[in-house]
Amino acid sequence: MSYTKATPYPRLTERPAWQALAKHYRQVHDLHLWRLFSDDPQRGERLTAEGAGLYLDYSKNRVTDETIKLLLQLAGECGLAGRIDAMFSGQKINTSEERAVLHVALRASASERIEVDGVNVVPEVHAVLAHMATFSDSVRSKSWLGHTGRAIRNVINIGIGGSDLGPVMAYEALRHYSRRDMTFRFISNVDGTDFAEATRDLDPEETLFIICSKTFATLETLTNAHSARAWCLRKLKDERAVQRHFVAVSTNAEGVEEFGIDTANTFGFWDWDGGRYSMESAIGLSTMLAIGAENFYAMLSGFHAMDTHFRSTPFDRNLPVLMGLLAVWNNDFLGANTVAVLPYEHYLKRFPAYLQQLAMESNGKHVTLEGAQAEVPTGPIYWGEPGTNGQHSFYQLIHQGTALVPCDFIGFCQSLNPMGRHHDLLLANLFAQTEALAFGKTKEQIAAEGTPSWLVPHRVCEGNRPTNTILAERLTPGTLGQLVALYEHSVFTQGAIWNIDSFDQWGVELGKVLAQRIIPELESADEPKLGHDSSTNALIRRYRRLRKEP
Ligand code: G6Q
Repeated sequence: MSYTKATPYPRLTERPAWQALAKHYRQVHDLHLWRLFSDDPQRGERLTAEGAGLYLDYSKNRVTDETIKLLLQLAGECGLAGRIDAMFSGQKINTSEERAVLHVALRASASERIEVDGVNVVPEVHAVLAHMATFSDSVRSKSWLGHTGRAIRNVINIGIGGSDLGPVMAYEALRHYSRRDMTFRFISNVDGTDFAEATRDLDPEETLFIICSKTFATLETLTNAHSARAWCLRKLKDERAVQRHFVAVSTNAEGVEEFGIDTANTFGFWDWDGGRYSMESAIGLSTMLAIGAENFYAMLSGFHAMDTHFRSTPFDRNLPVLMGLLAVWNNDFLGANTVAVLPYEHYLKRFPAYLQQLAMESNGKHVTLEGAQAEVPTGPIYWGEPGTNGQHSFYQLIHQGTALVPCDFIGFCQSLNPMGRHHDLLLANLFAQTEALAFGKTKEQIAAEGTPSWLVPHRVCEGNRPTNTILAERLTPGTLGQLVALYEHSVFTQGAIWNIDSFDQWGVELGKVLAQRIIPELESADEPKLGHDSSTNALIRRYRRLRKEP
């Protein structure tokens, strides 16, 4: 594993920086943010970083200058710079799958050269983008017609996991820029309700399905794809219609052909691009159809700007590095194994769900690259909802619960839908929440308001809850790219410190085969002989007894 370039300490907790951080934590663990701010009036401007169009205020984290210094030292000892170089130069850093990890090549400019096994992959990437743009232009300009000569008005993406969450999130995030005379829907779940609700009011003559599956072997996606085919053919009654109403995004050309999709309408990608890192590849075809090729390229430029920032900015001013290191600090020293992502931008309502996969599938790992048990907790649990909605529900626990929940607040200075006072009110809430979480409300303040003494403890907010605030000017395709890349590289940074493989997903692979044994036991006409545990056996028997045949 030459790429690690780490200093030769085999165990994370034996690294000098880790040990210094552990000692430092004992000294600072009861420091309160109000003290840190009152001791340093410039803190809120000092502990910030700006790059690739985003502003990060990390001053409301429970850190001192010494904490940051030691975290940066840890990044050095863990060989983070070498890891970054290894990723960008196409080395096989996904060791358990022996694959390069090159989502950064998906947004590289045409003149760049990034090699995998001696082959420059950038021209292939740009060829697929050009193919997507030609196709998308033809659908959007209504020169691509359905089987009966009608224009396409509805686009349905069928995919799951990485082949769904990115497209849905990007469509919702960039809806402002999307074609309003077209309908975009996303089917992922094998639950027939997902399919039924997505298609119930649509006309197959005007509907295009994009079957998104890297492997073209995923149970949910193939089941939905076959149902889509049957739904189409029920009305169009001609097998040839498949060619006008289905396109595919896959690395499995054979599987696509077998399904009956024209290989000319198949958009490829590569095994060096993992599902959760693929929204800007051909997996983003629905995004391009919605916002147009020009906007899609603008999104790629945003990704690329953050890639360049990550690769070339000194770590003490590097947004993803700082965010990643703070996540390690919060997770492993403060013991906060969770992160709430709180976008104050309604268009980002699916962003937390997208990040759940990105962060948790990447860093939910229990062994190191060498296969040894991880010594410290790895990937925190990501979740969230847009503000201000969450303020009226789960924020209670963040303010006063016993669990420590670090939060990322995301806001934009300009609204895409300016309307009277709305945007000022929205941002006022964002700023107020980070302030309240940091500084809380003391018993003295509450008593001074005339609160009866028995009520005072209930109203106390201790504060000292860590938050990051990410501010950008406006949500554009470019900003979305910057934001996604920021989190991708923050997740990468965390994985590099923990020395884990952030790019495999063996737990998810297991899930893909688990149901296979039970499917025939549910479908067989005869009572099957069950060999599971008594709970699973009883559940299967009960289901067979109570289900209603269609
Ligand atoms: C992503 C995961 C997973 C994958 C889905 C869909 O990193 O591997 O979420 O994207 O299981 O797989 P297919 O695209 O092969 O259908």
